[in-house]
Amino acid sequence: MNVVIVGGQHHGKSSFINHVHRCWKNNLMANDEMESAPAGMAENTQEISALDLDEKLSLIDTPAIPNMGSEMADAFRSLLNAGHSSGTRRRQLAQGTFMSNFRKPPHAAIVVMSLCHWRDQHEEMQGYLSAMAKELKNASGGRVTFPFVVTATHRDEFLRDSKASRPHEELNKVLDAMKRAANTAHVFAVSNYHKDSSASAAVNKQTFDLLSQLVTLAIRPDTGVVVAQSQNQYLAAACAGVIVLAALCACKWRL
Ligand SMILES: Nc1nc2c(ncn2[C@@H]2O[C@H](COP(=O)(O)OP(=O)(O)O)[C@@H](O)[C@H]2O)c(=O)[nH]1
Ligand SMILES: [Mg+2]
Repeated sequence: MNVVIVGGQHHGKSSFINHVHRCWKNNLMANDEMESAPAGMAENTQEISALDLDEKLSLIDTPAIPNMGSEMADAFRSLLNAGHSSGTRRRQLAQGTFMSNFRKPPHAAIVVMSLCHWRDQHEEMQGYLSAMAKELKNASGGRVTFPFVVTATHRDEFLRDSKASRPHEELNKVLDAMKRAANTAHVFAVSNYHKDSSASAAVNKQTFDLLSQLVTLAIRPDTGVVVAQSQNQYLAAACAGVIVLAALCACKWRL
């Protein structure tokens, strides 16, 4: 199963892959597999790169989709519709000038949304998440609902900075608002484990529930098959066109 990790810059996409890798290996001392950016620094993930957790599950880190304007929406669609070679950049995604023969198209997506960004840029993040969810629910030209879940990162920072008398209640309210924006019940709050983090039962559970839910969703509609079928249909239509043209030319030649 290929899973694309998507979202805005500095929301914790690369850190989430490192987090899942540590959970997968059952080793919180494991080194970072993906480069993550120190807070406030320039973007660190410029190109697509994949981490194979084992032979059955790969997580694909992607350059940030900073907004859902038309150019970035195109880049987002091509992330969903094709298997990309490692090294593909955002500009190539938007322009459609990428090599798409490396991997199978992704089977599922994880949208990464930082709870702190949500708190600080609420309207913008709400619009962004809604637009992304809309694309996911109408993937492959409206042919398929792309299986996806949302991971709400920076749970630790959000709870630490909360001014509410009951920070966990505030967290639940935010998660409910994210569910409404993304039009899904599948939103999970995590603090991404960095190297040497101490484990948290709540974060372990959210991480496990997220992966388990995603696999369950992805088993049903096989997007890879749907995308391949639509590509085959285009190919078949193109071949039929060539044959008709050749036949017409042959008739003309005889006449
Ligand atoms: N406190 C906290 N920091 C996080 C969390 N996830 C990511 N970060 C930090 O947020 C910054 C951006 O993370 P990064 O993974 O590079 O984001 P990306 O641009 O979406 O790939 C880095 O400084 C990370 O260490 C989290 O859950 N909690
Ligand atoms: Mg990154």
